[in-house]
Amino acid sequence: AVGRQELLEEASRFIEQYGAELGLPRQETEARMSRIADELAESGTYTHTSGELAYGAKLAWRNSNRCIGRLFWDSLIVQDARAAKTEDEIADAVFRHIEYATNGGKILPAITIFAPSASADRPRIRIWNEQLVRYAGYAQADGSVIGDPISAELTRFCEELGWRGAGTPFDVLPLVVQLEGREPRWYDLPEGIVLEVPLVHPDLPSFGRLELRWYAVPFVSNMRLEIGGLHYTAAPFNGWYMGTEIGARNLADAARYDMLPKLAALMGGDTSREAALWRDRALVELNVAVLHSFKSKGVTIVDHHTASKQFALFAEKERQSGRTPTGRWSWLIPPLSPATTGIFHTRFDDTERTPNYFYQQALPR
Ligand code: HEM
Ligand code: NRG
Repeated sequence: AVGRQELLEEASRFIEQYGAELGLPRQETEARMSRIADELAESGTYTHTSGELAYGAKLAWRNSNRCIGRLFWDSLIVQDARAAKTEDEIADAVFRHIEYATNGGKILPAITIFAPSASADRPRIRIWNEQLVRYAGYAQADGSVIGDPISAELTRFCEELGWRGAGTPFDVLPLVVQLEGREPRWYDLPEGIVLEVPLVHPDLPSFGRLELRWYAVPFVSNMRLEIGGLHYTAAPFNGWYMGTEIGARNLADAARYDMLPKLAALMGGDTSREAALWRDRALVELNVAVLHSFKSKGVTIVDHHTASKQFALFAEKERQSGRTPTGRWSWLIPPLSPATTGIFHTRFDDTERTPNYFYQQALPR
């Protein structure tokens, strides 16, 4: 647990920034700080107002150095779900988030924030899924995996809890919620709330034979949101995909769906010589298929060239507001044609500020 003095200092830093950026009268900020000091002395912790909570979540996005999508930080939609107490209430709020943010394909960046913990490593609420929607990965006896190898551990964990998937390469995992001191509980996502996009290629009809698909929305659900010294250990958020996340990583990595050799074979090139660049050719066409399929289904997605320009605009706006934009180069460059984007040729200050989203423990011991 954190000392009260430390928590008071963290609270003060945040409340000062909140007041300054929103242009609140000085006396309002001072009155708020003295109320927080009282609440802390009385209860050992304090409670954010809904305004503080919403702005804190936006600042945490603005401070996410690995994120290229930050131009839109101020338009994040914040659902305050701190009142959700039981696993059922939490699951319901999560399902509402999925439907609301998916919005029929016109994706809305959103976050749902559950009750916080005073200590980062004693969470009151955990969602064990990495993302609210992810495909199961079933480890086979020969060491191979059916589905997404990244989910192999969580898939086994769900099976231990009694869940059984259909066994296809694209089974959506259940939601796993755990309250402090209780057993984890799992929930199948309700029928019809998960939007998915079957992948087709605009001019390679045989691409469809690969029978690939991906879900529409990345809902990151395993990160801890820290605001003013409080730890929101369950705070799933989403924006939309950048095409390369799916086309250059999820479906392409050898340790994920590993589709480049199969696609290259389908494209009919010479895969016996690396120097023929068959991997690179397949990679480009896979990414063309992802962007084309999402676009034609009316699902929001951004290509890496556009995202890179949007990020440059974000950095410019930060400087205009008197702040130094922060970023981590190794994450901001896209995994496809990085040197064709401005980001590749730019240096970044990788200072970590709070509020922010942090990694936390992966699965129960
Ligand atoms: C990381 C794009 C919205 C917070 C990333 C990454 C991309 C990206 C491409 C790198 C992912 C990777 O390499 O695995 C976008 C786009 C958005 C968006 C296009 C559209 C609006 C958001 C929102 C939040 C957010 C709404 C939080 C409120 C983060 C964080 C990371 C990240 C914390 C680091 C994740 C990690 O370390 O695994 N984003 N993002 N992003 N983004 Fe965004
Ligand atoms: N690379 C992961 C998702 C990480 C976050 N990406 C976003 N976040 N676009 C993947 O599933 O491929 N977001 O909030 O939009």
